[in-house]
Amino acid sequence: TNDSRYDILFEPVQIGPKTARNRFYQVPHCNGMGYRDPTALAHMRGVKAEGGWAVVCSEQVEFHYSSDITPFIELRLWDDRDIPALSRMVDKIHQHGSLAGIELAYNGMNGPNLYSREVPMGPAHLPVATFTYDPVQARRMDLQDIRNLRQWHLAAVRRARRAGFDLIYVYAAHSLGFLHHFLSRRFNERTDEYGGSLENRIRLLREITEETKDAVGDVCAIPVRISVDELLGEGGLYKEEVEDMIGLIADLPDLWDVTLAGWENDSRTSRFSEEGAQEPFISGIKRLTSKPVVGVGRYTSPDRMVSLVKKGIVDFIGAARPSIADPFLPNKIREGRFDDIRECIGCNICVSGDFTQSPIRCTQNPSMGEEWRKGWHPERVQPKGKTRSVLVVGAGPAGLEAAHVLGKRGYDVTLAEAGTQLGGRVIAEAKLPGLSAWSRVADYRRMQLQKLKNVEIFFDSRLQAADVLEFGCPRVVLATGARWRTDGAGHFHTRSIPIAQGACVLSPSEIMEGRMPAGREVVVWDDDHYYMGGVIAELLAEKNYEVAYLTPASEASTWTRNTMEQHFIQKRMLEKGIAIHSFQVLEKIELGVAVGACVFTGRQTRFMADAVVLVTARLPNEQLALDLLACREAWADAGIEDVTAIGDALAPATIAHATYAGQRYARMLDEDLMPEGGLPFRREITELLPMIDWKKT
Ligand code: FMN
Repeated sequence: TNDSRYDILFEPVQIGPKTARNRFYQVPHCNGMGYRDPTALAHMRGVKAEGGWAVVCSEQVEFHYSSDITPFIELRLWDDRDIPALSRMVDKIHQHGSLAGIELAYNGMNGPNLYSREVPMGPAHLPVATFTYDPVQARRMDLQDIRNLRQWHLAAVRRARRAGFDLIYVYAAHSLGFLHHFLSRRFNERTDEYGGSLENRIRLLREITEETKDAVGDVCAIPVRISVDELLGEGGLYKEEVEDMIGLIADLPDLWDVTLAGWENDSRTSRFSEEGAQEPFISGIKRLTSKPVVGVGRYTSPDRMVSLVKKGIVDFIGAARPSIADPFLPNKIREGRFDDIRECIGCNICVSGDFTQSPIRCTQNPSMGEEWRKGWHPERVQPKGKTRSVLVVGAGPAGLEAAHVLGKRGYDVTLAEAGTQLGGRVIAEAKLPGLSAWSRVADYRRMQLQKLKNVEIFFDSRLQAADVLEFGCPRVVLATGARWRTDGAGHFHTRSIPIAQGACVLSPSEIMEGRMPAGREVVVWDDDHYYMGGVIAELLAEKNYEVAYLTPASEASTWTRNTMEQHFIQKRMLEKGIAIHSFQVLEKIELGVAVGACVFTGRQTRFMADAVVLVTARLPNEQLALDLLACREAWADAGIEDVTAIGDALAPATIAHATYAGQRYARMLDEDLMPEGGLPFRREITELLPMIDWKKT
């Protein structure tokens, strides 16, 4: 390394018959691409290997058709025909000298089998425990079922080996799969040799690990992933119990990969947990085993990583989200390029890809999921094209990213910001409760821009159309952001609502600018459904307002189910004394009163309200765009070829949309927009089976 303090992170570590070249370990993570987009997925993993992760794992891979987790899109290893898609991923990982891991998964009573329509099974007769309350029950496995399942696992292990994997996981974590269900008394009340005592509940894990090792242990490493705690007290798996279990088979696997359960506790957002929050749970595992241990905790700080290894807590730094935000994290640490690290902001937009069955996305790393689809690389951009220079108006996430990538391509860029700092909405939002990590979106880009001599930044620069014409840059990018509406229009009311004159009505934009509601009683009307409504309610409660939160949905911030935060948000709101009124529509605002109505019956409720905060939708700051459009005939003389609005200035959305929009503009300038088949991206086409007599089938 360029800085010997971090040498320890680059020591090779033995995992069974394999050697990892350093301590950076990309733990399994899904990506919404899976069996539908195997080539895109292969390239994404390949870029991680290129970026220095010594171990790069797959997501959970369904190993038998009798347990699918439709609608989630993961990889499959149901029969030999799935091997080529997996080999493609392995090849990409091997190309860069990393080890490829696969996590074989059988969701059992966690999946309703919507695709295969087989009856799900698990240790007990119980409803399937998915996130969706499917009206389907799993049946209790008998001893023959258990024997069958072991055979299926073994067949998948052999296939995984043929696909070329170096590490083949036995997956017993997260309350998602059958092995966890057997371990936990929450699901396992069996009275046979697979239930009851610790020895019995761990029996299946032991058998499967032994069989896997016997089959391929001479050439593949066999990690076990297990959850140390479900955070349910003694009602679920808890640390002391799991430590006893680990003790019973301490040296059987080649590596222990330890996490929290459920998944929402393991992958908590920055709003609800700090970097390293799992450390107390991982601590002490290493003393139970002679085998290496990997632990996770949204680790982006190199010093923190060194201390974890030095303190003997882990052998490997496990990471999912930090490797998504920066696939080149290990190489950057090795090269001492700390300013270049794109730190995960912990927003879990990556997780939303999985929950919405769409290719993974990342706020910090817009190239995530686009490595093959668009040919984007997180560290490399193509040199500039013919355009001479670009004016970017607005230094929020879209403008910053556009200026940054255009600058890296070699364009002369002028970045004009109306305010006095870089970051736009992320700077304002980072001041809201729990969102401080979001300023990392601005931090990374500020550092990068400082290194680019061809990017000039102007602050306090409120450009008018005449200024833009005078400036005479051939390309103009308008990234002027958006403001929250104050008229009540949003998802539910698509038109403005009646608001009495003199009523105190505020928007999140105004609150972020420091305006506070008059009086004490405030109604927050959330028709946006992402984080903002809940955060504003929380802020007001902290400032001792009495807050009533109205939503037409069944729960607060309902879209945050996709970032696995909904439960935590509602809990926090309730604990802060916020009154949550579900299925309530704000109909009109009178003086001192917000009139709500039940979504179903229309029955009205009057809420005392000294002020109402409308969290509904935003409007683009488009005045400059409109003014420029109005003088389009003057562009040519001024030397302007094109004016493009991007990000919130075009159509308000998430911060991830904004950084993506900035990168997309910058990547595509002077490029052919439609490289393949008239689409601006590649896609995997399912080949029709070559059945001669298909008409008869
Ligand atoms: N863990 C698994 O064992 N299997 C998975 O398929 C899986 N999918 C995940 C998908 C996403 C998008 C993320 C963010 C995490 C996933 N996880 C999965 C959990 C991670 O492996 C990891 O334990 C967790 O995110 C905490 O690590 P981090 O803080 O470095 O992200």
